[in-house]
Amino acid sequence: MKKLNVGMIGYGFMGRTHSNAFSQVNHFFDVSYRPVLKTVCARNRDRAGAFAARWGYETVETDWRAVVESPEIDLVDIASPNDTHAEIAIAAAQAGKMVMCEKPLGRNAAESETMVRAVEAAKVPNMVWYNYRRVPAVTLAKQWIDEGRLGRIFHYRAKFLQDWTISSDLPQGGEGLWRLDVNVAGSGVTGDLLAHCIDTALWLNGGISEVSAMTETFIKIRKHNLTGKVEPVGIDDASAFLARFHNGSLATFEATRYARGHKALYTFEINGEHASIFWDLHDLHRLQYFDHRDEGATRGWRSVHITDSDHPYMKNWWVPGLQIGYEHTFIHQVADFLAALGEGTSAAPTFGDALLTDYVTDAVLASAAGRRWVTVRAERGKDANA
Ligand code: SOE
Repeated sequence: MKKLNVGMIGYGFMGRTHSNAFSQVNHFFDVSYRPVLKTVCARNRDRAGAFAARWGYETVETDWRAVVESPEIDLVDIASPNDTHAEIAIAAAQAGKMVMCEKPLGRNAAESETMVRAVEAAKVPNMVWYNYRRVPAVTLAKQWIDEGRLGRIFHYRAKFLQDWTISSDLPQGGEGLWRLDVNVAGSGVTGDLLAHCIDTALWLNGGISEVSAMTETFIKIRKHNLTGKVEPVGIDDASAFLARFHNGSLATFEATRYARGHKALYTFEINGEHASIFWDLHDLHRLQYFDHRDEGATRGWRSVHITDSDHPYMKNWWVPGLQIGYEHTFIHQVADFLAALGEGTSAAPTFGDALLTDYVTDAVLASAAGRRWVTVRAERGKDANA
């Protein structure tokens, strides 16, 4: 088995999910590479050191350039805030490293395009961590749709609801709260939460042609942790949009951090000519399925428990009936990345795939700002509305 030395940039929530995935993958999946937790990099040496000790990283760096330039590192994994993604990814690609990047790819599509160009020019394997594709139930939904079980798709409905920023006392900026700082995050829930819904939707239902959106910033000023001053809030706290897909189906998408009681309620429902599917992250191992072709007397919504060995990824886990969870989606993503590597390709979503999500989020923000329908960019570097 070939060793793959990982240089991890960042040690927050995503640094943990990714490190766990690299550590676990060989215990459960037969792949021809063995990730080695080589170096973790963060500006705070003490905290990075503590993280390295907990997860088993061999060395610690405080400057990401040292990781990118190190001949020891094969794969650079970017789990740091959004404003660092482009510079690190481009330098890593130019240094010939494989690159994995936390979502969203860039802070906007223009930034993402520079990243796509860099990995494509360097021909390095690359992937973006849109992990929800690899919830077995979501992967199974993709299989059912591709098999034609639903028939023609009429409706796609997605929501991602949270409630953690309702307090006006919550500051913006700095560790843990950079998601509220527009200069670091790029946008609010549009790039953070709707991006997940859009990635899944593009995968399951194809491209989106146009959107009509509204956004709101409910708390307009917050203390900034880095300056100590009260500053305007530039992110969208809530974002909702209507969309048309290329296949003729209609969609509604909604994300907010102001839905009291909801912590991470990601749901989608797809209604087709023959059948419908509903999925809920809080019940992630179940797929709700209704098939109109069932015999009338017993026709109804079925709740399929996605834990059998013939369900996606499940034969690699426990025995039928026993569930897996959130962290496994990251393990699946690494497993697929390593499998693709063995075949000389990149697993989806590549940087190029993730750019398509950024075209939609850019269109959503432009639509909300301009209070009009916006056509989603279909070609790189070309604004369809210009
Ligand atoms: C925000 O709270 C967040 O952590 C996102 O950044 C993640 O991408 C999402 O999966 C869960 O919520």
